[in-house]
Amino acid sequence: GAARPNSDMAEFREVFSKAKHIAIITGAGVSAESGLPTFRAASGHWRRWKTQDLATAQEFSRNPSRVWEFYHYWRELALKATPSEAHRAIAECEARLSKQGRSMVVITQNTDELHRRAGSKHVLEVHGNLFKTRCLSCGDVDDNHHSPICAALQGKGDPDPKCSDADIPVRDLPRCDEGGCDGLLRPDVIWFGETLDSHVLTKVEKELDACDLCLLVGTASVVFPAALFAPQVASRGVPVAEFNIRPRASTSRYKYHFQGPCASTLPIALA
Ligand code: BJW
Ligand code: ZN
Repeated sequence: GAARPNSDMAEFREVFSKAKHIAIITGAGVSAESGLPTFRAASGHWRRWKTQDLATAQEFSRNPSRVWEFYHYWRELALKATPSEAHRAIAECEARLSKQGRSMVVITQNTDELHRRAGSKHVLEVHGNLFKTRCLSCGDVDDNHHSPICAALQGKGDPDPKCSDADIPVRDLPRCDEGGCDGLLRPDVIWFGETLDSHVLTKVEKELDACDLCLLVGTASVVFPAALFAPQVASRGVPVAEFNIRPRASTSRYKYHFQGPCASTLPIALA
């Protein structure tokens, strides 16, 4: 029969102490306690729109100013945020394990760089990065931490539903500075309908095949293909431990479930 649901921390810690290759899959919940709104909570709106309606290439081509306002808002929030106890527990654990010849990889759906800022070294960002831009003309991908990213976005991006669009002319939105290219830049994130980077996915597959313990932290697990990562590990018989504020789903095939804010549960689990 199926393994019984389990929230026995002592038993999990026993399994954890023997694991050699740990994969941690994270989502927006891990950054919630850094003050970044999650995508599918009531707060997961920006002005009158849901993320699903803004994070698409169609919306960017229709209204690049609105989409840039949205990403400018996110970039500024993420820049001001500090890593939470959850990010820190993960980073400290990786450092500790590496001294013991054990490994940890963070496979994150988040684009906010908070894992890296907490000190995690081995991070795979499957949905891209808010602090990278990609040129629509020449394809150049660049790191970009400017605040604001361009003068026209200064003071824009207010999420209040009563706030109206800034309607910034496209020539004043972020532009490419590669040898006179001047093409329109977009955030180097993965939008709905776009495929994930195949090089990143290949690395993820390798890690999912190699891990002997998997943690699934703060994700609703509704966005594909990332929603399949943990089930893929569980189907090999490898223990998966879910950390989420919501209760365990009755259909879940994961071995452990720890309900509560991950900034409280992870530091205990990974101590
Ligand atoms: C806490 C906590 C605390 C809170 N402690 N826990 C129909 C069926 C199947 C698939 C599709 C379909 N229609 C379309 C698709 C494909 C689509 C998809 O999956 N759609 C679903 C919505 C159905 N996927 C794609 O398009 C992907 N590409 C793809 O599939 O390519 C092939 C293809 C091409 C063309 C057509 C079809 C297929 C790409 C997906 C890209 C997702 N991008 C985003 C935006 C990134 C940029 C940005 O940052 O703005 O990524 S969307 C958004 O969702 C973001 C997130 O990474 C992602 C996941 O969200 P996450 O992390 O799970 O957050 P939440 O808010 O949903 O959940 C938070 C969780 O934390 C909750 O569970 C809380 O309870 C918990 N929590 N506080 C612990 N303190
Ligand atoms: Zn360019």
